[in-house]
Amino acid sequence: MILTVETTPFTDQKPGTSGLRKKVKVFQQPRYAENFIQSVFDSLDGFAGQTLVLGGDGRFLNREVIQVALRMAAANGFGRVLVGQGGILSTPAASNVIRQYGAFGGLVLSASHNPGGPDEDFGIKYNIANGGPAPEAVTEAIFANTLKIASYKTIEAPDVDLDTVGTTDLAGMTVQVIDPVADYAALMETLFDFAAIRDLLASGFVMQFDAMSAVTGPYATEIFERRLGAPAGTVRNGVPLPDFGHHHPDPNLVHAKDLYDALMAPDGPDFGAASDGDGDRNLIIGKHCYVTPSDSLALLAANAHLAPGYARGLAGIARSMPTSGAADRVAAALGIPLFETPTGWKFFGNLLDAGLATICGEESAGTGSDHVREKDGIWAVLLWLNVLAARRQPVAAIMAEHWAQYGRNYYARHDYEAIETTRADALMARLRGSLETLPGTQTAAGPVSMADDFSYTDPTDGSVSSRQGVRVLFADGSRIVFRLSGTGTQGATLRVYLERYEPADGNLGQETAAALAPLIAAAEELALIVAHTGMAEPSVIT
Ligand code: VG1
Ligand code: CO
Repeated sequence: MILTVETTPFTDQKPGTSGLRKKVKVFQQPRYAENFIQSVFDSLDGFAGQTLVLGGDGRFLNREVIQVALRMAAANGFGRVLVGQGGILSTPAASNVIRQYGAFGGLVLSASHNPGGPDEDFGIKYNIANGGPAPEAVTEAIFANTLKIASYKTIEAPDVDLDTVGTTDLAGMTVQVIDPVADYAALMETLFDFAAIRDLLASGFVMQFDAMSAVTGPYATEIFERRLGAPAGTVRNGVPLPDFGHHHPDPNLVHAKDLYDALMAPDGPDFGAASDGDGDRNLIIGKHCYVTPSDSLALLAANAHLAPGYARGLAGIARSMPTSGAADRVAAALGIPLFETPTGWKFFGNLLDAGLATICGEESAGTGSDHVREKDGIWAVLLWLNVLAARRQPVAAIMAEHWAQYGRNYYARHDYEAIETTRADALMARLRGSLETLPGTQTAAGPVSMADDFSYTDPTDGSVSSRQGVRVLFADGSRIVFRLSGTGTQGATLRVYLERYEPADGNLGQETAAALAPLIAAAEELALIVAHTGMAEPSVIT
């Protein structure tokens, strides 16, 4: 029997860069998850009898919210729900399942790289029929619904067994528990030369993959160890844990320091990689050679034709605005278009659907292609392995050759975390207020040549997204970008993105911090970061 439960709105359910993210304690309030899920369903049309995909990254609260969502999907009239076994689906795997089974959409339960556990973060995002994150028009409709919701629909039913693959009935709706890995691994085999990678791994090439006790463990173990023959133990932290073993499942040099140290050791492995909570990010480290995500995007775009899935070449490359211009140079050399979008994967979906872009990437360790509509951590690692199998050179040599051909975009992101929201807003408001007078201003990095607040017009549907980050450009092509994070759950996070281009015949071997020192000083001069945030140093540099 369908129950209609009365409720009242919560005013804080606005989806951010990637879905709704809050502290677990917030999600544990009565009716909180229900309100949001009903608001998602209320924003959709025509799903009666259709298929919904459901899964998450295994973090604390995952199983509970899956049961809530199953009952609500049944009450709202979905015909079938495909749910990953154990409640597990990585974000890219969920995107694939939506596409492969022609689902209406999917709910992915994750707060991605944010920590998990009773006092940490949880999240819910909705993906549309193309497998990608809901575009802004949909997230805005969801938010509007959260502000006027008066009731939600559910049923009274016992919990569904999530641990056994198979089909059950839930008040007339089919619940199909699926193997979360099989379809995804099969897709990867169609894109990459597994035989060549197997040969590479059999030749003495040593890799390590850190799943960070998050969702990619089962995927990585199946693909790297079982299908590609890497020795047992290649995947570390391979069991998804509700609290990620008390770590941040954020694959950067701070939170994946063990992996970094292993790769910097004299007798360390040849290749190291890691992924985040929900499996859509990637960290790539060669022996004695960290690869920035922006460089990784450029390198993969330049070498993608070495993998069977991309042998015909790329239609175009897309990157988020704060991502470095390294990929632009590859696009120019290949004679293909380069698209610059706002931060967040939802802006790539239309370009991928329209066949305008084949490969996309963000400076925040996200890379992906038109094989799904999300960024994809394991995909990026496999493309790197395919390139390494074809070229048989160390990562450091490959990067050096890349820079010698295209020049090098020195790049870093400085994050100032957990700032008081009013102070962060004041910093951004002051910058926005000074945009007109900034050109010509002298700084430690030379005079400012241009400043604006990035606005994007989607070339496929004409939708406009404004106020996407303050860009300050310098005469030599250097750039500083300031924006506030849309994924945090505590105060505000200021992100400062710094970039300087060094041409192919220039000094390509500098330390990044030294190469960027004048820009770091200029960022402080322009934004008065210390005065606004009260912080002398960034919390994290990536
Ligand atoms: C961050 C990154 C952005 C990424 C988003 C979701 O957003 O900067 O590039 O798309 O996280 O990634 P923000 O608004 O905090 O800068 V994930 O792996 O957390 O879903
Ligand atoms: Co993620």
